[in-house]
Amino acid sequence: TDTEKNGFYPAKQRMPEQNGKTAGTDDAFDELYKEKEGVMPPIRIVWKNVVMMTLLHIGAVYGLSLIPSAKALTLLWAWICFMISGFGVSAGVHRLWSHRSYKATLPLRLFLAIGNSMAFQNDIYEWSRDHRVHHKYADTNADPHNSSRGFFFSHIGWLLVRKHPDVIEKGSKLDLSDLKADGVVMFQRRYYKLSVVVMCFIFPTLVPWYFWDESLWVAYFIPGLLRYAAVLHSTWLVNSAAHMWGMRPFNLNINPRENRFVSFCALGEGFHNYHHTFPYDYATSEHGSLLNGTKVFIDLMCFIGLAEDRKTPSREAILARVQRTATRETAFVHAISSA
Ligand code: ST9
Ligand code: ZN
Ligand code: ZN
Repeated sequence: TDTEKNGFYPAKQRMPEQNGKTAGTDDAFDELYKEKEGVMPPIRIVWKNVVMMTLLHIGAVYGLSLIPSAKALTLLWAWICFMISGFGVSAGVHRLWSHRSYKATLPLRLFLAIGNSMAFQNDIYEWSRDHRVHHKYADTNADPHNSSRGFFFSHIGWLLVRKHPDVIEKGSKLDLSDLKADGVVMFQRRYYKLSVVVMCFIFPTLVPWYFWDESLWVAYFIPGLLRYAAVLHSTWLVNSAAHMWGMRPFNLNINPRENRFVSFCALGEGFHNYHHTFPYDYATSEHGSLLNGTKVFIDLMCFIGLAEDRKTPSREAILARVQRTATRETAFVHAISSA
């Protein structure tokens, strides 16, 4: 298997038990995959998405212009909504459901699913399927947001066109049994549209109006649209900027990079060369809690008993990996810092 081939983590450590059989998360990079040759299929623009994204961005810029007329509590609320929806993506659909890097109790999974609907980035099942295929075939045509097609495509363009057939072909071979067996994931998928209308738009708008007499107008455009657009761009930067700009101290053979600006915007998700090398690490980084709000959040959830079983590679595993795929300099620095 991929895990044994890489030889640096025990496969069992990250396999959730299911009806007596174990299921993997199928997110390990396939180093042997050779992209198919031949002409690219023509680009088919989905105009509905272009129109909706344009309207959202006009609304978000208008929301920016309303900031001086908003109450302070409304701005605080917009930040709280940013954090809830951000954790719904980073701690929820990313580190929990796509990578199974820790285990969460039912109340926490419900909270993360609600936050995820507030983030309106496709349902948990679809997001995780796209994300596993992204890790396994990163930066090829089978990667939904293939960064070798440029900044615009990997940032937002991929959401405005039909998918490359390789994405669907390779994606349909993934093992998604753990997601199908998770009642919270399937419930959210079933009621996805309704949950988005309520959590992404109605709830963020009504709270400031009801509790501190903010106008519905300001509440819709700031904690609603502006906050939604901010979470989207923070997330998209991981696919674009963190696949283009930054150092590659763990694996020089792949595009993903260490980008502190992205980590700052995306609650700790910019340590992306590390993350593509060790996708099962719940912290997605070697740097502890620095710029990593999501790690702090998961640690806190473990502390209060809502989560457990955080996965992380050993020092030896990191060293062995760095010696195989990084430069001599980084291998040396890692060797002395762990001595
Ligand atoms: C959004 C997603 O923004 C963002 C994801 C970002 C990922 C970031 C990762 C980085 C790490 C974590 C960072 C966390 C940071 C957190 C910070 C927070 C502060 N495998 O899709 P369809 C099949 S969404 C297998 O329609 P088209 C399947 O049968 C924004 N099969 O393809 C499917 O049917 P079903 C809001 C697959 O027609 C069928 O094909 N949403 C796969 O090519 C049709 O699928 C939007 O903007 C696969 N991977 O259309 C709309 N994929 O699903 C977005 C597809 O029923 N999407 N199939 O099983 C769309 O409108 C369309 O998907 C499309 C492509 C037009 C883009
Ligand atoms: Zn990536
Ligand atoms: Zn990932």
